[in-house]
Amino acid sequence: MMTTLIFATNNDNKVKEIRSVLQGKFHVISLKEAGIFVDVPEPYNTLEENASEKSRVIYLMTGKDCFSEDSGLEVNVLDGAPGVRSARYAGDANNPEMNIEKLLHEMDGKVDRRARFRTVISLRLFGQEKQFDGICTGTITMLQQGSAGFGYDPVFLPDGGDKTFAEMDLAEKNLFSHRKKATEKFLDYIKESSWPG
Ligand code: ITT
Repeated sequence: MMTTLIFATNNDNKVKEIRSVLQGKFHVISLKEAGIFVDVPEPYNTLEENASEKSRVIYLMTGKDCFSEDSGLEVNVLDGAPGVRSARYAGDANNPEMNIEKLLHEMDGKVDRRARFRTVISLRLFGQEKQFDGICTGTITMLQQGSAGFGYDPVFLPDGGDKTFAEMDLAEKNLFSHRKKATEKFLDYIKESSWPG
């Protein structure tokens, strides 16, 4: 029987993306599907601490194996902003349209448009934490292109790609994705530790 893991997130796009990698290996259920309706605060200044907090709270609530992830877009010329505040860049509402508008405004006239997405996964098995990260480098486009995906996808062109994340289907995004890379590390770890043994 496949092991069930609660994915401590309220972001359905993250669930879809991570499920596509863990499919057939783990049964992943979201907070909503687990009947848990909480939005864990993310009070820290690092992805690592916020990821840890989300999985910690859900483990304390349920006592079950779970994982979370915190992610963000880090822009070179903006000293790593929006970074850990990516979801709330233009205000607490987590409005992707407004976040993108603000980003493009901040990037106005900037020649260096290099950026990277970074994901930190916090896995808790029997309450023990292990973290995995994944990075995807790229550039911020001048205009929005495409409507797939979520968040900053319409303005992110991954290095080695010829279209934005929002112009890719999930399989294409997975060829580059920070989230995919972090999830692969998670799978490698599970394989090496032969869990659940
Ligand atoms: P949970 O905390 O419930 O998991 P969230 O959407 O609040 O969901 P984060 O706090 O980790 O998640 O914020 C991540 C934000 O970074 C997300 O809302 C997007 O704006 C951006 N982001 C992360 N990964 C992305 C991706 O693959 N494509 C586009 N934007 C991404």
